[in-house]
Amino acid sequence: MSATEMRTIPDEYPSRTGAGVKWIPRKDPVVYPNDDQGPLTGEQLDFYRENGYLFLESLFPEEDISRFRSELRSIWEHSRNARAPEIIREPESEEIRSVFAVHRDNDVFRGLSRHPLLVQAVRQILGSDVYIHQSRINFKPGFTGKEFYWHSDFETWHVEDGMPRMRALSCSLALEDNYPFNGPLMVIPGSHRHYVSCPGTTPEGNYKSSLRRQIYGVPDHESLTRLVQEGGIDMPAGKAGSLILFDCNIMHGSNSNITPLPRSNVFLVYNSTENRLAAPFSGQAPRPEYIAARS
Ligand code: 6CS
Ligand code: FE
Repeated sequence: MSATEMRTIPDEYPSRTGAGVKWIPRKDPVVYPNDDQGPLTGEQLDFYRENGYLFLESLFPEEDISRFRSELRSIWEHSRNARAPEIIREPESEEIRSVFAVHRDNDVFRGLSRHPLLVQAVRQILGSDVYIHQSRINFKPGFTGKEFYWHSDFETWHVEDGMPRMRALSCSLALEDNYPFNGPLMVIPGSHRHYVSCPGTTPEGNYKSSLRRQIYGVPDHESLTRLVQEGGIDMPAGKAGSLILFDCNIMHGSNSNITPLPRSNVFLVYNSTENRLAAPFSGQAPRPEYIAARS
């Protein structure tokens, strides 16, 4: 679809409009109605609806994980001296931070993105067919791996990619053991029920710096304090092979990693086919396909 053919639709979740910070109650279901049988139990779906995430400890066996990890190493080696827009470096060094579109460019991770267990679990939550909106590996090597500041993914996908509604989720698969001390994902349970609009406006081409360090689309301190007062912070850290499913609007982030123990994860973002991207609500050009799939 060309830029001129992009749908323009009303903005249900305005953010970065230059107006003050506003909390908007979520207008969309968390678990969508669905008759599909799937791997998730009613209890697990209730936990996800209530908290905005679900932790599945040691979901993938060691032989799968060692295959993924050797792929991870070859992507790292290959990306080190390569120049491609999909390779994102750390803000203050040439160290690799993320590699995008691994479901498109790597056979093993393409296979993972189509794994029936993942797809069926995601369909149970989103209540429709799904497709990959974004995929990436986040490398957080020992000693030098840097943090990801607090954010809601949906805020960015809405403003910068034109994702209309909250009907998407991330699967984060741990490829190394996650401990409380090597920079695992932190989530604020219950925060997915509030949309916290962010201050400022989006600079043109923001993604060229935001994937290294996010400055726009970051909530204010007062909102974060209130969210944590209400929900606390959960840190679902476990063995390699553990999976976290989390709602597109849950507030999350992670600390840097000064331990010698690397923490690398593969992220697969699924969106509902009923929630295809429209024109970005920032009014700017859409981000490239390797960050936000439109085709
Ligand atoms: O801009 C994005 O789409 C990415 N940025 C962040 C901080 N999280 C989600 C997503 O991968
Ligand atoms: Fe995120």
